[in-house]
Amino acid sequence: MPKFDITAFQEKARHYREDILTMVCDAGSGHIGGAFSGVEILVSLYHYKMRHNPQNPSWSQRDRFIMSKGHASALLYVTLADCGYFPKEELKTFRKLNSRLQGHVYSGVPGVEFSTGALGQGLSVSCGIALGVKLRQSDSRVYCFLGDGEIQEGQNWEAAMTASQHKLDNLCAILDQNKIQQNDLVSKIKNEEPLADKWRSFGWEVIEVDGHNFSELTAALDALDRIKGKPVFIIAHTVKGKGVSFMENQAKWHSRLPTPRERQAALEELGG
Ligand SMILES: Cc1ncc(C[n+]2csc(CCOP(=O)(O)OP(=O)(O)O)c2C)c(N)n1
Ligand SMILES: [Mg+2]
Repeated sequence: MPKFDITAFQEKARHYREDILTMVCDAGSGHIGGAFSGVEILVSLYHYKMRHNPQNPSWSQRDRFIMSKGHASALLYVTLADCGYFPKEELKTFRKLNSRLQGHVYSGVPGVEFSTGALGQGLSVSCGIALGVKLRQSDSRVYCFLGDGEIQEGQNWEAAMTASQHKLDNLCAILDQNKIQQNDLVSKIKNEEPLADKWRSFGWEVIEVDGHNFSELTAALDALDRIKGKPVFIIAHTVKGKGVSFMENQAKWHSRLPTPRERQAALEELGG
């Protein structure tokens, strides 16, 4: 049975942001903004909803997670280390030569299903896995984590049609809708609205939530158990750079490296 513990979840979220900041700063490069926006989503998946076993990452009955926006690798690595897939100590090797913890999500890391970083591929892969799982009559679920800039890639829309054609009700895509892509607002580069209507018209059930609210996130994840015959698209409204005031909603914090002074200020804010 999943256990909802808001205090524990909030504490995890705080630690995840501290660790992501430290990893990127120590590595000298990385993506903070889009890692921070997805923290509550990954906490809800890995610590509330997903069926997984860090002691046996290839357990056949596991739910699968595909981090399609692979540049937010620090967020996935922090989560996997916290779950016990590999020692936390290894986080210090992030983005270093010969490390498994490459700057973009690498499938050589325990718990990682598929290497990502070339945006736009994760949903197609997720469709294939979801179909395979169904053919084997397993009730495992596949979760795919997408960026809102990322879904401008046409391959997502091919995958969207594939998923509804095959009635992949074991597939859930979660959109980190932080409204910013690499250099600017999504609405300025290529407006995606009305986004919920688009996914509905492609045959998906759509749920919209505040992506930093654990009650809403876990309720949406629980709703998956009741939705049959179609895939589910969760639009999680988030804030890029969430948790550090001067990073929030600023495109430059997509991949900017904090100065030592900014690092200190950010850590103080996160420390509360
Ligand atoms: C195919 C491809 N094109 C371009 C890039 C470079 N790139 C990395 S992150 C990014 C912006 C992604 O924006 P979004 O999906 O909104 O991510 P988030 O805001 O969650 O960080 C781009 C263009 C890439 N990784 N892959
Ligand atoms: Mg974005």
